[in-house]
Amino acid sequence: MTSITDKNHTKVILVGDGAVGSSFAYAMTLQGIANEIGIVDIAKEKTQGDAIDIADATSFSYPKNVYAAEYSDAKDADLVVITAGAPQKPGETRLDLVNKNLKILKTIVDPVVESGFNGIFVVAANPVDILTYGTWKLSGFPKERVIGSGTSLDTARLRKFVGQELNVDPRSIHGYVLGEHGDSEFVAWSHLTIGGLTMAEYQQTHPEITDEKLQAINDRVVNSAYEIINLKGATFYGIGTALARIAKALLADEKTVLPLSVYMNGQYGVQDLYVGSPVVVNRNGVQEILEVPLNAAEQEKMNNSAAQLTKVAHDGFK
Ligand code: 6V0
Repeated sequence: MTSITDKNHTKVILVGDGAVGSSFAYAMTLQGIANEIGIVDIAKEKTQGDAIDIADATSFSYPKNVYAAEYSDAKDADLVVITAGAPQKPGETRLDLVNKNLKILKTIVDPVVESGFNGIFVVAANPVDILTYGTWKLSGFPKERVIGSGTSLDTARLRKFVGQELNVDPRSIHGYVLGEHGDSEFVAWSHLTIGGLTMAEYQQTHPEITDEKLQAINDRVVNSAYEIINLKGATFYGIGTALARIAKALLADEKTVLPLSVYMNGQYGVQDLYVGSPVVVNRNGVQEILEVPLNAAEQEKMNNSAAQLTKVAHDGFK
């Protein structure tokens, strides 16, 4: 594969121009990430309209070619980002979406691969861990070049809530939501740090930060999507920005640690499954999975998350 940074011109093909996809394209445009964004969707007029509308913003941000694309345009793309699929309706879990979105996925991955695409797949459509596994299976790509957005949004929410509770900049909170991007995800509190202090150390001098407050933060993170969907019908700005962050890290060969859905081959005791964990990403995709040493209670939650996902993933792809 030609490495992304071997060339100055970076190209992203976005498949799925709905609320999430268009927010991602807009975030990429405002932040000057990638020189070229081609947008593919079955709703062709919408992609044409969005391309023109988003291109208008380039006069105020960074020069960029934004256009309605075809699958054949993926041939020389660095990334294909998949946000196509039915979103959750109020009351629906992410796992409920699996059959609908697996069918859609096949109609996307096949023509992308046929185009000669030789870059990195980034999947955000839900249930993201299952659909990333599906993209890996359908594409035949190396596991390092098929990545899901995983718990990146959930981790952003965690840092926001902890930052608010502690009155500390979220960028100084280092910690992760692990497992399924969904109801069985969990916060690895034993490894969350505030300026280098573990949460347990921080609590010693801040007794007002009780374990009950931490549990409430955990619950709010897990339920954030439901909270937003009940209020406005969908969530898209947070994930759109998280996806732009992932794209930037890949395109710029940052070697940044991000919590993404990646193929597990024994890490955390999980086999043959895509699950969220911190990973180092570079221009070729996943450089390394950082396996967080979990305490017994956290490991139990990871086992539960993997058990939820295994049946769905393996039934869908055997
Ligand atoms: P949306 O606004 O309904 O957009 C979906 C888009 O997909 C529409 O424009 C459709 O036309 C398009 N589409 C459907 N079928 C096809 C197809 N066969 N080929 C090409 N395009 C197609 O949904 P929204 O943008 O809100 O959500 C998209 C997906 O992202 C859903 O699966 C959500 O559940 C998921 N999200 C993932 C998040 C994450 O953290 N990973 C967060 C929020 C939403």
